[in-house]
Amino acid sequence: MASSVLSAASHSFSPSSSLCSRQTHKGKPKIGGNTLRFNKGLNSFPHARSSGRISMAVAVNVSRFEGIPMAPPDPILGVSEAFKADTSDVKLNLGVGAYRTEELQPYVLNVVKKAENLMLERGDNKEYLPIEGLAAFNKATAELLLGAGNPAIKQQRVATVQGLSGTGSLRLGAALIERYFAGAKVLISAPTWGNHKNIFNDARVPWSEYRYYDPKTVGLDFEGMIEDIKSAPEGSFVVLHGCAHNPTGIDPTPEQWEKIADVIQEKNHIPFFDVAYQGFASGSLDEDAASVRLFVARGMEVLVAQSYSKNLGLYAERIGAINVISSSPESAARVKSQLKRLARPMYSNPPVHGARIVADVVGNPVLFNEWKAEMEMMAGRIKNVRQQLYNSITSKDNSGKDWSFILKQIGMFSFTGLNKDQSDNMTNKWHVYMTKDGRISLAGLSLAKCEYLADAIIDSYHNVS
Ligand code: PGU
Repeated sequence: MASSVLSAASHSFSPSSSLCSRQTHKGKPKIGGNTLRFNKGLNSFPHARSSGRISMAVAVNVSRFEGIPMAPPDPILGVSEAFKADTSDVKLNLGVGAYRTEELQPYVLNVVKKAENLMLERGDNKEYLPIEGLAAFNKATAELLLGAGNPAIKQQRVATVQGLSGTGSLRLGAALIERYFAGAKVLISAPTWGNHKNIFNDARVPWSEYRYYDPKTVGLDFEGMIEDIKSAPEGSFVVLHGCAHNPTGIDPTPEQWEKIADVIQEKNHIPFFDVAYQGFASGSLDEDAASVRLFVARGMEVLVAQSYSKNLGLYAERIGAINVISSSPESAARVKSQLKRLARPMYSNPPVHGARIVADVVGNPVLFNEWKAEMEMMAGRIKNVRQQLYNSITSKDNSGKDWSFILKQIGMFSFTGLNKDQSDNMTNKWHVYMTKDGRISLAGLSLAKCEYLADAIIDSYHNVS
């Protein structure tokens, strides 16, 4: 009986099942449609009605997924969905951190198009990649991160595995922590990119926050950060944004990075860098990797997740890497073998297209130089709108409020300090879509829209409490 009831329930999801009447299929009752129809069907199964399992079967027929609540929209990607639904002409999407041209159109880099043409000319195949990804990509990405001549690479102390962009690479790192560092805690900055919490939650890795942003100074709470890293249990993992901290746009100075490295070293913590914006913050790949290189140069063991979503505009290609810099080549090899073991049942092996693009661009001196120029152009456009937004706000607002934080922040974002109600006003009244933590993506802003945005910010800041 049990098998009949369960079979009935599962058949109700079949789009091809007859909705009106009970049928038999290979001797089992097949019942589809809504509860009413199901109950009708049950009348033909009096023995089933009296069974203790029936109440389950009825509930099941409403939907086996009845107990699954509606998930809230994603705080970042959900903003783009809301933006699409808005029919206003003046709407502006400053939610997701994705580069737009001055005309507010998505941008495919010229070097990416060239690399794709090369692929077609070569007639590259679509065979599976190895679990660890494309060898040429893994080499290129580690060299880009650490510098080609880095001793850690020469000594084969770097385990690199291609990941599903920054997110997937962080997730692999989290899985490694969960499996081999039982009970270890991860420290993340307050605030941080919202998905960090989801990633560690889903990997079942406990996390807590360290102080980072000081709303009073709209700057870094350096003392708080150091204190919290110091007081964490020895051997914790400390998530650090390699450059262009998301969402604040506030990075430690080189001197502060040294002190952060001191305390992490003292406490035997392991730094876990998230490098999602290399080259995008300053316009220089080397400058933006200086934080990671400083830790590696000290001989520390470091985890680094990389993403090519922003700096090569490969958002949808899902290309990135997890690198584990270890103190010996033997342990690096073991770590790599385990990263592959973790990847295999999750997604088997990574996609090839983005990996080939990165490998071709980085591996070809002409394309590499062109990429650097395009990256500088993108970073430069964001710097220009940052300056223009500041100019517009300061020329319109006579309240005496200090808006200089806009110019001090770096990278794609500006952390405006607007609270949730003020951010709601930006969206509801001004059709400016942004995250509720007050972050705006300057990469989605044009010079022409700066005045409008300045009006929206000034109104929201002064007229909404
Ligand atoms: N790490 C940080 C700090 C990020 O800001 C992002 C992207 C990622 C990792 C992951 O990017 P991948 O595309 O997986 O490589 N943050 C953007 C993009 C939207 C999102 O939340 O995924 C953002 O707007 O914050």
